[in-house]
Amino acid sequence: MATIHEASPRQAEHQPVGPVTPAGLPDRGRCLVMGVINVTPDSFSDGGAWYGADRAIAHGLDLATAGADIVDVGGESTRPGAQRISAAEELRRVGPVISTLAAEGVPVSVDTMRAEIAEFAVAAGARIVNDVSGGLADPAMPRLVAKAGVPYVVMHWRGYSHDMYSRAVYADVVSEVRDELRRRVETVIGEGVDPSLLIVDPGLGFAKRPDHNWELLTHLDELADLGRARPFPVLVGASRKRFLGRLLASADGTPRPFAECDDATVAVSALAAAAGAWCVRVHEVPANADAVRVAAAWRLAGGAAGPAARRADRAGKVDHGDL
Ligand code: PMM
Repeated sequence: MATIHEASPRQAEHQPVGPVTPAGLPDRGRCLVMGVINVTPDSFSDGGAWYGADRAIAHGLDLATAGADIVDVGGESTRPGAQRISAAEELRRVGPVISTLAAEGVPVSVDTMRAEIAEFAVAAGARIVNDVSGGLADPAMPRLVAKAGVPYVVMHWRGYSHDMYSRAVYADVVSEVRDELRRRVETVIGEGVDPSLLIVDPGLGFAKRPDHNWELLTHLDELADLGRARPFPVLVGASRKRFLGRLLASADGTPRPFAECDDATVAVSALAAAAGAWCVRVHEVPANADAVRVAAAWRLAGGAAGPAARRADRAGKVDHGDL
């Protein structure tokens, strides 16, 4: 299989082992781990557990201590069927959490579709804007991100959560998601976003049915290659999602509860990282942090990146402390 990091033998001497990390973010020579805090009463995956600033801040510090390279803070639930909240309520939820974690030195990402929330977050020290709508929900977002000069996650999205499954219709999910991502990426670049600061995300579960998610996961390299000079780093958010619960359903068809899908999440993290994912977004950090290290060793030994990784290793470009 072609990999995200595929390179010709001539280029390979100059390639790092994984996708290139945008400026301003930790570069560990392996897939990164993004720990999730949903400061919401109703997210499907951890709904209510971290609602309230004190609990959310304590959890963010725990995630960082447990090995999260980035902590993603969101205040708006995107669970299937979710209704929107006001910008004021979103800011009330995430504002103190982002400010405190950033002041503590935690690399914070803000999970928001609103430019005004992103603007606050970046001013408070957030280092990434993670926009599940890829700039579609708020036309002011790409310009704000361009001005702020921070890395920007452009996720594949077809519309708000309240009716997203009606849009989960694809003839060829990989090529359609890729084409739609490419259009988003070109649009935000046209609005001034630096291409080297872009990260793409297939948006698992967002207007996707289980078979769509599996197909996207097994074609990450194609999703990274959007026709520009280099492939984009890919973020994968599979953690605790329903397609894992469905896969692990009991004999009578009852889906496995989300909190019992963490082992399956770790398996996806290992496979995605071995296939070249740049970062995995997860609720439980420690086992996923192990999984990405296993995947890095796997790639280095030639499991996915093959000759390019081995040459980079011989050239001393890989920090074995991390592997
Ligand atoms: N999924 C959720 C929220 N934010 N952001 C990115 N970039 N990718 C995702 O897949 C993603 C996201 C929904 O999951 P949650 O309720 O567990 O946070």
